[in-house]
Amino acid sequence: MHASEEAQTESDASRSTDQETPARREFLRRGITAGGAAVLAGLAPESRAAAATPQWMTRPGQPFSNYGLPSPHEKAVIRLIAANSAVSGNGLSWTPLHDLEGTLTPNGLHFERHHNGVPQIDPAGHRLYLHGLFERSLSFGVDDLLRYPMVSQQCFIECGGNSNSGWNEEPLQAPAGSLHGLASCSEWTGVPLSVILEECGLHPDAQWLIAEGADAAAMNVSIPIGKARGDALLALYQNGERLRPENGYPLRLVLPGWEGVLSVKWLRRLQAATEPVMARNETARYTELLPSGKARQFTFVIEAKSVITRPSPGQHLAAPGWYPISGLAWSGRGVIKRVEVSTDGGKSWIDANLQTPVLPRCFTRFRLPWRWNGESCILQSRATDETGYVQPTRPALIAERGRHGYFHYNAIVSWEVSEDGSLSHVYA
Ligand SMILES: Nc1nc2c(c(=O)[nH]1)N[C@H]1C(S)=C(S)[C@@H](COP(=O)(O)O)O[C@H]1N2
Ligand SMILES: [Mo]
Repeated sequence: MHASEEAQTESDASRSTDQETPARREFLRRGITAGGAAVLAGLAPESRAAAATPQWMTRPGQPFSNYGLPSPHEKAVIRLIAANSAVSGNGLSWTPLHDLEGTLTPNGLHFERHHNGVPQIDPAGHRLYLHGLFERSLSFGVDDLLRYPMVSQQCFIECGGNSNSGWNEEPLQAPAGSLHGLASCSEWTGVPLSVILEECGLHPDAQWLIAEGADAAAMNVSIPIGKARGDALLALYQNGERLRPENGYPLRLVLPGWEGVLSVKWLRRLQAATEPVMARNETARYTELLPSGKARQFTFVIEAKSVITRPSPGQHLAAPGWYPISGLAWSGRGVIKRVEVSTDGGKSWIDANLQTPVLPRCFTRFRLPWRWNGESCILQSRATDETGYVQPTRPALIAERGRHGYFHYNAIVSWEVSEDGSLSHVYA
């Protein structure tokens, strides 16, 4: 303890111990309560309640903590995990979108997608290597990168496989977060990748940058050089603190608005090349066979999407009356311009309020007050982005993409409210 803190504590103590023993304090407390009862009897119930002392006001609270944790009363707000038992460390965990409000995802609840677990990296032993079509092959330690000028960028990261149960024949019954929570939104801070590419002298023939992580999967992908020289970020910080191990500590790529697989975590290697590497995650995965028989490949940008997070399945409307409708919309193409809400299964739509500031490639919170009349009804939301793209209905998405899809599902989501106030996932 510092001297000044000690002095502070001592004077506090002498002030209160002068005459106040615990017994005397107890006497005073009881005395006040007994004497106060007569006065309180004449008061309205709310005033009476306001004058009563809640238990946590009767003794000092908990001490300081070095790193804060959520209230124990919020212990149900967690990432739900789906691990692949066949491949060690392969799987995912969802952000519980249905339990959160606003637009930023707390770091401990950022969704996770790992192909081979979370490497435990000592930053002192980690380097980023740049090689291939550069004038100079260079490597950078984490401490080196921390000395470069930094920028901050808020954006969502969404896995291209998010919401993929929407392709199922029958609607999956699960909380909104477990259906659509492979998406999270953070403020990322780090060094613009363009600065480092310039430092190495990128060759004009370089068309692709092949990025590889330092996990046991050595996961790699190919990034078009335009995006790499554009807003790609070498992120070191996430919502103000250093990255969490599960989100790429000590260094990850962040490619705003593009599907999550490109935001390579635990970034170790960037190779400049004329061709993509044709990695597993850009051939066998994150591609889809279209009705024409051709496959869609390198579809990087996340199209506009939205989901109502409150009320949503697993939640319950106690009785007819007013309820806030609240949800999230996002688009990899820029700003969300409009979110409409329907409470009659898409027959009529009303514009929701958008929480400001509305930022490009970020979660955008929409809200609408709604009065439930106690009848069964279907709630939907529909996002429009700055390009004029409107989130499609499920039949429209299936007509365009066919039934072989697994990735990039962004159709309108429908929640049915039953007369008993329960909610379920339906296709409308
Ligand atoms: N090195 C490495 N980078 C990776 C992955 C991985 O398994 N290894 N998963 C990718 C996928 S598929 C996604 S969707 C995002 C998930 O980022 P997050 O776990 O921080 O949410 O990281 C990407 N980067
Ligand atoms: Mo992903």
